[in-house]
Amino acid sequence: PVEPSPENKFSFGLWTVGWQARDPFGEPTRAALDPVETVHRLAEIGAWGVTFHDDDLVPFASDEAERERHVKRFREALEETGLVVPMATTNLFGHPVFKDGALTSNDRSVRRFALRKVMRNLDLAAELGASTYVFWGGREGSEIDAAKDSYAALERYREGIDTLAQYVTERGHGLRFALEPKPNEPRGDLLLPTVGHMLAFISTLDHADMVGVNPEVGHEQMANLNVVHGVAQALWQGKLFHIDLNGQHGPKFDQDLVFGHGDVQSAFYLVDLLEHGPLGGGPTYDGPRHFDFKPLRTEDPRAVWASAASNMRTYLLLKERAAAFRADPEVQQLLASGKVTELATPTLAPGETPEELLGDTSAFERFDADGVGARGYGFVELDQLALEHLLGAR
Ligand code: GLT
Ligand code: MN
Ligand code: MN
Ligand code: MN
Repeated sequence: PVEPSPENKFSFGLWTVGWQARDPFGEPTRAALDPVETVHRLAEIGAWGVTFHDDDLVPFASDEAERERHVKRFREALEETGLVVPMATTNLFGHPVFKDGALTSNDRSVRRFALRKVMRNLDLAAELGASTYVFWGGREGSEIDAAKDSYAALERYREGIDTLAQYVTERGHGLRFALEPKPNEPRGDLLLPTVGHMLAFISTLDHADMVGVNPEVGHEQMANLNVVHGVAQALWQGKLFHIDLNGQHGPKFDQDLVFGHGDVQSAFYLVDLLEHGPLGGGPTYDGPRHFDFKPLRTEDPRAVWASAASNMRTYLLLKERAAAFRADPEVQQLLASGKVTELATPTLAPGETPEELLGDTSAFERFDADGVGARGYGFVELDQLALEHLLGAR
């Protein structure tokens, strides 16, 4: 069960295994990877899909002929391997032109250029069969409050996403957008820093129905937030369109570790939620299991593929452990005695009105608050059982 196969819907960005390990303090430690080789390697290790930024596939400022050549080779590799392109995105952060942002740059000409850059890659994404288009606003933010009118920036962000949503609708591209929050890095502060901010922003859009979120495990943890809660809220609002799985050790720079390397207990509960749905019942996630990790700078090319495979292996091990957790009668008993599953029962009886609640003396006048307050929930035993399943001790 720990052999990945296409049914698991595991996908990787070209930029993940292809990261040359350049960091703010040091030169690259690895050579560039040819996207065609990446497609073949990913297929060999059992991945299902490959994703890309426009510039990962077609270098910035390529002419039409070069562009066609890159796309043709890539498409041939996809056909040879059977790998699919479930998602694509735009590099709106690498080139110096985007140093003050793309959709929210202070410079209007940069914003217009950014829209055109996205539109061009939306056409390619649709052509390659993608169904999701990700927006990560890596340069949408600031270091200095006087330098960015964040009220106006949100207006421009909304204008940008609305314009692009209108574009794909008119072109009949059949793409949905997934917006990816991050609290900081590379900017001092990014706009729309968490899943919650993003969901609130999405509700203001003209085409809100076709826009959801792409939560990244490490990004929520950089903000010291509970990623399982964030993902659950996205699922609850019908907005979990995509997910970036990786690992992170708490609030510090973005580590993009292998999935599960970091807060492994959170990773366990996250896989449990994605695979089995909420504890009291509800939807599961059926989209791509996309790994957005960076092989450590210390690793050589052989270890790049080993660490890519580790993401999938960890996911499948956690999936197996989570299934054992759910099936364990002692766990089920503790979920019931701790009333975890009772939370799915509505607080009011069917059709009950506030006036009828007032008339229920058992709810208040005769309610034994002290007795109920003295009762334990048994959550620590529950967490210990989860940990023992996670450790393979049960
Ligand atoms: C970049 C970023 C990721 C985003 C990618 C999509 S690129 O590596 O750190 O979190 O998902 O633009
Ligand atoms: Mn990401
Ligand atoms: Mn990250
Ligand atoms: Mn990243």
